[in-house]
Amino acid sequence: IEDDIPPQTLESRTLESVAKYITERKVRRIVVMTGAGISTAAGIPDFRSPDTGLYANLARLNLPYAEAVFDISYFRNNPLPFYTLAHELYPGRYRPTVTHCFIKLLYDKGLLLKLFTQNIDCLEREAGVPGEMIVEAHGSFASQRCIECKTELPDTIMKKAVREREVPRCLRKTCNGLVKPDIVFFGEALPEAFHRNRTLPASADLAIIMGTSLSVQPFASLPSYVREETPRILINLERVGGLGSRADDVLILGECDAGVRKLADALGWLDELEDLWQRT
Ligand code: CNA
Repeated sequence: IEDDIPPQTLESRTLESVAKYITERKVRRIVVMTGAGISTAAGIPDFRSPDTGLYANLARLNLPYAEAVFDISYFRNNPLPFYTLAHELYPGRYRPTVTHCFIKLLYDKGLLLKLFTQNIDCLEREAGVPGEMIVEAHGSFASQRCIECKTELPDTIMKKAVREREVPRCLRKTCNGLVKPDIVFFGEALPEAFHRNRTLPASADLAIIMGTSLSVQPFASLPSYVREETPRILINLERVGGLGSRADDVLILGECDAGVRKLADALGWLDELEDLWQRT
């Protein structure tokens, strides 16, 4: 029913109209919000897809419940399941997708205001999006520290531990606490950068939301900060987070890579995008 609401800002609720809007209105402030679904094509499973998602495949780790793998109190008692997963997800094993490259293209063209990602795989950085353009809302594998005394552990030691399936410990002999990558576990605070930037979507002239179930707060509220008259595009396998309810929401249901290719095509950027992806 909501699809029938007449658009206010766009001519129609289609990608072609979005492309026209970007070109004719000289859109320069695009916020992108992403989740695990932009990395599944790279071979990294998401959490919640039935059958293929991580939560559906954690049985072999003998967890009391799937989310325990990212639960800080569970980790204190048993860090092994997390490190089993870390071994699989660790950066360096995967290549950025067409969708990551599309975000880089937005940056290259000076159109990216900010990328908010829930992902911890660092593929945005690997695609060449500069760190200062990214809010890693749930942290990342880029650094790590002792959960007791907070002393950082050098990358080389961390990488070796993950490679050799060992649980890294604090180097301070008097401490010997468990070391954890700076990814946000359930029960932990989000990085300061998230709070500092969380109202930024209110100053965007376009929002693109891709590959997320929008089921984790406070990230899930970000699209609601986008102004009512600002178009929001959802590119996702399923409809999520009430997107589609506003007059200028555009729903592109399907694979992220296919969706961004369609948008790039409508903008006349498809060759550039494919070329960038080939070189990444
Ligand atoms: P999620 O809850 O698993 O949701 C993923 C969403 O993406 C679902 O709506 C899927 O339907 C959709 N989806 C999956 N594949 C595709 C695809 N190819 N094209 C389009 N849509 C697709 O994941 P969220 O990110 O929403 O949940 C937040 C968690 C997941 C964050 O805390 C992340 O740290 C965590 N996570 C991150 C990674 C990663 O870094 N790559 C992997 C797995 C989980």
